[in-house]
Amino acid sequence: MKIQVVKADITEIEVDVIVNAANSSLLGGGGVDGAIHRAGGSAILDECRDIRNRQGKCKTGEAVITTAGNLPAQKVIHTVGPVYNGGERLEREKQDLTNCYLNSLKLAEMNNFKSIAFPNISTGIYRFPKELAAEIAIKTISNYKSETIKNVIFVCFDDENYQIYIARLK
Ligand code: AR6
Repeated sequence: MKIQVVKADITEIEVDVIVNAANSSLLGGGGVDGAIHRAGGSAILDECRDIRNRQGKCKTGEAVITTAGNLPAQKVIHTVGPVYNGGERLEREKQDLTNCYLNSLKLAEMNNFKSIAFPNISTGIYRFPKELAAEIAIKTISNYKSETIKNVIFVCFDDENYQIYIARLK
């Protein structure tokens, strides 16, 4: 599996599937979630609503897949990152973030996708420390053995995350 880092808007990335840092309602929000729904159009929200009606809310660490609407990607995987609190909750929160990456990779594999792009899940509105989040993301992806996925792209939006990823992956 080839791992790349770019500084970009994930809505513009041409891969089989992009990952969204959603919330458990699956009904949209700010940050990268807002950008994906804005650029992808209402077809994404329609499918998110259908999923909600079928299974209820999406739990932290879990992932679901929808159309990508007008985006260049074929599909969007929506995963719900942990809200960072730290302290005695830290171990649970680290496991939840690991699960976001793992469950997204599993869904991509089940759909036979070759390329996947991830945002820096939980490092915006959910306040997860960026260094720790990068360590978890890179470790989880690097340890994942996949038959189908050939390319993983970390799409950093803010400069701080970009510098962290470049330093860790050089
Ligand atoms: N492309 C790529 N990355 C982006 C983009 C973009 N267009 N916009 C922001 N980022 P956040 P979270 C980066 O806050 O912390 C939403 O309201 C951003 O720089 O989007 O997981 C959801 O509905 C940061 O590094 O997601 C949830 O309620 C990263 O994306 C909540 O925010 C994640 O920041 C989820 O919070």
